[in-house]
Amino acid sequence: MLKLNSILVILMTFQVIALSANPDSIQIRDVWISETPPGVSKNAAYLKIENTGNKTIILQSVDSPDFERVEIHRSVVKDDKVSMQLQSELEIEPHSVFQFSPGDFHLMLIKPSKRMRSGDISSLNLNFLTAGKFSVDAEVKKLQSEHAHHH
Ligand SMILES: [Cu+2]
Repeated sequence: MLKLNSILVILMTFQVIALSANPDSIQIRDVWISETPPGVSKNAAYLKIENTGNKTIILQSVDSPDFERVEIHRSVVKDDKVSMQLQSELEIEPHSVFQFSPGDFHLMLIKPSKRMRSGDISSLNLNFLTAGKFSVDAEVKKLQSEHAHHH
């Protein structure tokens, strides 16, 4: 009987963990994909992830039906050169917004099944530890860089 009790305690503990991963504590907004010139087989995607809960959430991986693979990258300037660093996962602190933006964190969408044009809609699946998979639509848009104003 003592054994059964300890199993029940373990089961109840699991239930508490499952409840803490309330999907409502994750809000994903402003998702878009940058259009790239013909011949470039990579696109960057940007979005905001808000964690409205009391626990850190962890983004483990991303995939998309329209791309062979998706990586989490961060652009870093070192010795006047921009390089992209692969991130294995992202931690999003409680009550904070994690912002992906050009020149900083982005999702690298590698090898599209077709060329993504402005106005196209794709989708991204964000896989969180404990909270599970979130699917969001992403519109393809032209990247409005600051350099565009200097032409
Ligand atoms: Cu990248």
